[in-house]
Amino acid sequence: MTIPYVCHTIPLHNREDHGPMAYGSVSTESTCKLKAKFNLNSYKDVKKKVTVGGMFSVHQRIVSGTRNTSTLPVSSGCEGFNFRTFRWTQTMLFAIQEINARKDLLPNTDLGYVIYDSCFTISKAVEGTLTYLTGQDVAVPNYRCGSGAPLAALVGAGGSDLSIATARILGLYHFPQVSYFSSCSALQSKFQFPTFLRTIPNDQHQSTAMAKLVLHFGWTWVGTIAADDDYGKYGIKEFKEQVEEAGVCISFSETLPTVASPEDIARVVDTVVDSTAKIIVVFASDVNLNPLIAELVRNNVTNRTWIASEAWVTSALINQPGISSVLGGTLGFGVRRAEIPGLQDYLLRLDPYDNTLTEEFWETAFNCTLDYAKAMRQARLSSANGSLSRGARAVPEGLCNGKEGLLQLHNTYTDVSQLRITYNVYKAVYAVANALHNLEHCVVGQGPFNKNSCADISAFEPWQLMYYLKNVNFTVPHTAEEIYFDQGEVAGYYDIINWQFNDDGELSYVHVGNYTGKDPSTAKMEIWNSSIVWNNGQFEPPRSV
Ligand code: TCR
Repeated sequence: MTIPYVCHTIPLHNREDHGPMAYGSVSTESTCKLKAKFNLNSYKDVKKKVTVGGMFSVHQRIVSGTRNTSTLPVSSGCEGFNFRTFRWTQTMLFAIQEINARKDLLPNTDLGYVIYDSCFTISKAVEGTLTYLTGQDVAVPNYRCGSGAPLAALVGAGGSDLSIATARILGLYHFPQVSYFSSCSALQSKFQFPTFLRTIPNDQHQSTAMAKLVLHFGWTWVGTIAADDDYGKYGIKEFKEQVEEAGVCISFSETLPTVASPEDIARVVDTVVDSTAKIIVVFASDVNLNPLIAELVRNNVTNRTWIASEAWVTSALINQPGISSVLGGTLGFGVRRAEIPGLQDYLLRLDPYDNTLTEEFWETAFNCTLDYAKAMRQARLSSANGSLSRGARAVPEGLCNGKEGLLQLHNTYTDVSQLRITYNVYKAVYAVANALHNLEHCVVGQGPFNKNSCADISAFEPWQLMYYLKNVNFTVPHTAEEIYFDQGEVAGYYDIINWQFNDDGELSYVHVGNYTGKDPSTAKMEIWNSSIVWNNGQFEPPRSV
């Protein structure tokens, strides 16, 4: 197995000091050289090197620091480790490793990576983008040096609000960005986001799919709930426009604030209860929606049919005990799912000592510390008189050794049953690799650039890679799905998913149809009516009033 050429893998955030740099005194430059030297020992030394950027919201939020203006400001740290997004980062590394091992794809080039944590926060995403572009440990705008290996593209940045910010900066530098997660239709503007591409379908498809679903069942009276963010607002707007044009009436349109107070939640619950609409379309992320669901369950608001957007349709967060009477029969849309052979093994082989992120993952997952001195300190603090037995000194309580069993954990990191966004990450990395491959195999004298010239894989410009990314056309390994971009967009495809509960209250996501369309006007929807189980275990579709 070949080791990817690593520039540095560490995100901006550093747990210890919450400062902007992760390496302490080790600069990126010297680390790159160190690793490059390591690679010289192998047959890889003749290979060219290209660094791919990745940006993921591994942490949930930034730590709210003091607003003290009398001391030197430092970049905020992040908190709230997210196992699911961490799985996506590891999938990027898995894809890179797979590509580096292949002889037919980029045979003369090794991909390296540098990964940033956007912490679900625009300022972090912007900071990471600038740091990436400049190749430094800190953000120095309009200055590029770094490891010497050309930067390929940024895979990221997370939600649409983050990508909207990063795409504006990257666009200035004609630098390609391939998103696996940002689905908002606002990002389709080539004028505003000239170098943005994505492997997740534009939400326009999803809004169309939802509208088609409502019309398919002849529902004429529906309520809507949307998150108060770009995802919710654009998504529900396009849904409403389409159904209203077809004569459907909207009973109510509620907005769910991103940080919802108990009063906000109570208001939405009242609206749902007071309305005669039995069909409710919800365009929101699971995090936003969760408090509302809890309140609906508490108030036993049953006998409604919920239409779920992709962001909550298979969410482990929503799938909690007690929801079956409220959410049984839910219909929703999930982006294409795939099996990725080898991925689970790769995830399980994680080396906790690899970098600060893997360390933090391990410590969070096993609720322990890998640091002996820290474990000792804690054990001393919690012992009655501060002294420890010899055994407790050898292995203080709370110390882990990095050999704990990941498979027994059963958390969202190791769960590979619903690889949807994960598959988009995989496709995004392959899109970049295929574009680089075509760039590398350009025939001298027949190239696409000025006077039929080619770009040089060791020193290409971002806009040259953009040319190849725009025109890439490849089949994804293992799934044989064909990927190409049309104006930066992939075709719309969704699985229609039905929530069916068994007698023990366990939920299964049953695949009951598909939506496929290159553009919303010619899209096709297929629904297997007889496979659907509706709210309250009914087999007949509900009526809208
Ligand atoms: N794109 C959304 C955010 C989002 C999301 C999710 C959030 C998507 N899927 C699942 C939580 C869970 C799809 C965006 O902002 O573009």
